[in-house]
Amino acid sequence: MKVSEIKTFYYLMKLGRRFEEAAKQEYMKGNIAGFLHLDIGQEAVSVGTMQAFDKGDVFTHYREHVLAVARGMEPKLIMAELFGKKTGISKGKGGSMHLFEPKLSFYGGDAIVGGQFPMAVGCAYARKIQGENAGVFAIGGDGATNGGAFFESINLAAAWKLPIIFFIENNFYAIGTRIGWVSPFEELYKKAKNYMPAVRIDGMDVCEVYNEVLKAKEYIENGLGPYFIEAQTYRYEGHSMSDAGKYRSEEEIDIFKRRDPIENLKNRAIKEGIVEKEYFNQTDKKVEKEIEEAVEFAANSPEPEIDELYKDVYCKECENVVS
Ligand SMILES: Cc1ncc(C[n+]2csc(CCOP(=O)(O)OP(=O)(O)O)c2C)c(N)n1
Repeated sequence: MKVSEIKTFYYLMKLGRRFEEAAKQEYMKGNIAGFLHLDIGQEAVSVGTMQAFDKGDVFTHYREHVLAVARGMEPKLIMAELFGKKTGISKGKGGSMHLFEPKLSFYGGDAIVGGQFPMAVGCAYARKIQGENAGVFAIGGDGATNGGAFFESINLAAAWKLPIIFFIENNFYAIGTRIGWVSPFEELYKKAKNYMPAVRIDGMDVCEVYNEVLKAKEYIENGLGPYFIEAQTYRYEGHSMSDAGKYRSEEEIDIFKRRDPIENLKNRAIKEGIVEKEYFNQTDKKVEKEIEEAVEFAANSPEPEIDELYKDVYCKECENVVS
């Protein structure tokens, strides 16, 4: 890996981690309402994927704050969205599960488990018939691989050789349901391997995630059809803020915390003499400031006006598209 890449990975993972910790705190203070699904522990997946898949369309599930940060969405616009403020990326009307920014080709946050896959396949089909080279990236959790939408999506994507990467963030749990209780096997890449190239990687290692997504991107851009990646990772927190996560043992959580993606990247880079310790200290300070500013921005932003409720609900121009 290049030194600049390692530095960027560290900065973005740290920014994502501190963003999530601040969001958790603001939720507990009552400044954020509704659902809040944290990504703490899974940052290598969010950052490695978005850094490698730097063009093309992105469709995500609801655990998407760090994906959005890594895609280039400003943390203050995401925080304002969580606060339900007018300045939020979705004008305060979407909240945590709906971070949407066409300028970044980021169609994020689907609250329906697996709902992002059919939309992503539709988009990949459009890309193909328009003869465009950039493909589509669709990410979801392990639980989503047990649903019909997932199987229909991999089937059609393979049948029509669509340019799409299916990326499964296997954190072993769908809320409190362990994957092995509801799937006949835990090696989730096997669900796709008769349809497309399908691999399993270490989702706690940002470099491995980055390199595999680069490979997948090249494959789909060459018109060879879809590609499937399963990354094993772990969320340190409960499923959402309303879940204490008591179904997992402290020992299990500790095993993954010892493999923390951020600390491990930093320690490895220092030990191997690739990056100076000072870079990490300075970056930590910079991140702290950015997150403080994001919270301040969100707290001081106005609420949306009442008439905003009726805007962005119906697409008048779309009538011409379908008629
Ligand atoms: C179709 C559908 N079924 C059930 C739910 C309720 N639900 C919300 S999140 C979730 C768990 C999904 O777990 P997983 O796909 O592994 O993703 P993770 O939360 O671990 O990131 C469930 C069952 C839903 N939102 N949509």
